[in-house]
Amino acid sequence: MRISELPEEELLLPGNAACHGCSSTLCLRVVLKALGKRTVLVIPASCSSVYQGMFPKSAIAVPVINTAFASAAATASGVKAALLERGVDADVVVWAGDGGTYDIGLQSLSGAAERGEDMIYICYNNEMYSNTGVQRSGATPYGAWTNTTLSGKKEHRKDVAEIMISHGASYVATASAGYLLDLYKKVRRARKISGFWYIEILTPCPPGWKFPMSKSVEIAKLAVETGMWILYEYEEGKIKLTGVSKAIAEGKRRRKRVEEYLFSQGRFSHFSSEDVFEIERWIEDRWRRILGRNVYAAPAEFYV
Ligand SMILES: Cc1ncc(C[n+]2csc(CCOP(=O)(O)OP(=O)(O)O)c2C)c(N)n1
Ligand code: SF4
Repeated sequence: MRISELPEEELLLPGNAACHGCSSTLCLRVVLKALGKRTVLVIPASCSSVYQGMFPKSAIAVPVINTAFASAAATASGVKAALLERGVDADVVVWAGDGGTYDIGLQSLSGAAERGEDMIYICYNNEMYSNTGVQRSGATPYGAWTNTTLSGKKEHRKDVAEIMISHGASYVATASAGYLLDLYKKVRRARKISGFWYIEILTPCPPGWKFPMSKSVEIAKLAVETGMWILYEYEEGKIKLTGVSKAIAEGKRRRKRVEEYLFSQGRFSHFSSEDVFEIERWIEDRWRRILGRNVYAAPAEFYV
């Protein structure tokens, strides 16, 4: 399949209030093409609730419910139950930032996953609270500058996709704004089967990560090519790597040096060689953990 073969109908309209180069709008555009019109979006406080537009106008051409930060997954559970009661067959999809997923909405997300609610929860992860001027979140990587971590974050990020796997979610997948067809296919799969589906997309944010707005897709690709972000699908107890991550694990492609990714962004410009080493250590540790669950064997040279 080619990108030119995606459905032509646009459900995220142009002229919205997102920054130029915002990769979360690029992804939402593709996600809505995969979902189609019979979709209800639930959006907690975030950049999305801003670029969605002000009532009575909306940049999103499907019904949207704006919800309090903490309660997106609970709201989606209620909406799905109400639609079923009325005999309406529609997909209920949460579209939430990492602040609304990793931190403030984690309890309602956990509840919905544990109950096995029939919904797709999508976290667009720009690794910070962007809308309120770049504060750290639980998804911010080690060492990154934000306005609340001026000399760099001291902790590594947590991993909500793994937390969802531990909840017994029907399907968990990761995606990147650099690989839109991979994202499209994952959302199409999630749409076809009922159950609780969690998809997390890495969506670089030019003003927050401090890079030129023309570089969003390139940086989203570099994250995968350097191993900072791993593309996979989890289903029935198995992880299946996809795209470039699969090629790296199978030894068909060499992982790029992580410096290429880090120094493309101002938020890491203060990094010392020790900081780079710490990120390298974290990447290797994370790949070991993921591959430990995986059907593919990592080539030995990956770790040298
Ligand atoms: C309970 C609560 N606390 C704080 C806010 C202020 N607030 C609105 S949007 C936002 C940032 C959201 O961050 P994230 O979920 O990562 O989405 P992004 O802005 O990055 O798109 C914050 C802190 C709020 N609306 N409600
Ligand atoms: S601040 Fe970042 S996430 Fe928010 S609209 Fe701008 S580019 Fe997109």
